[in-house]
Amino acid sequence: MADNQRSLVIIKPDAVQRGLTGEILARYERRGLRIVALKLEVVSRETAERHYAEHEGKPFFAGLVDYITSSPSVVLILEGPDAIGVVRTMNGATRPAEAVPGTIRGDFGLTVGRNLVHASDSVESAAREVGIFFDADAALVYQRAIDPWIVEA
Ligand code: DAT
Ligand code: MG
Repeated sequence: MADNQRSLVIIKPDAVQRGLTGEILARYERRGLRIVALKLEVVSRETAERHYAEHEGKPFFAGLVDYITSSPSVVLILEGPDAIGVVRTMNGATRPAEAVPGTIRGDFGLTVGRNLVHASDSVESAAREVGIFFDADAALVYQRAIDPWIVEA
């Protein structure tokens, strides 16, 4: 039985500016993933630097923080069986030029500096990232009537 997991997802400023928020959310929803928290916000520099702490010191770090703080993002938590790997696969390779068609980056992106989406890469990262963006009680626990048609009991 697959592990029920949560992934912290960011629909980045380029995707919001390009009017792709609905398209991207619709893909996650159609896959069967459940949205358990969601907000629109301009990510602060402090939050961006915490979120991307593993990349501090790399040549692209300043540009990455400028990009992610430049305009509103949609930040959400997705839940479902193996959600972390499922969302990473749906997002596609970090470099959109290498992302396969059918993935979000492979359908809408061209360059690594405008790669549309973020998703947690492990259970540990997800817990850390959820804690950066959301209060402890922000994720809602609820069932959808369709859930038994997506995940067997
Ligand atoms: P991912 O977002 O697929 O988890 P990552 O964690 O390695 O990728 O990097 C975080 C973000 O940093 C990535 O979405 C885009 C940016 N980035 C990574 N490598 C880069 C590079 N070589 N040049 C410019 N930006 C880069
Ligand atoms: Mg990453």
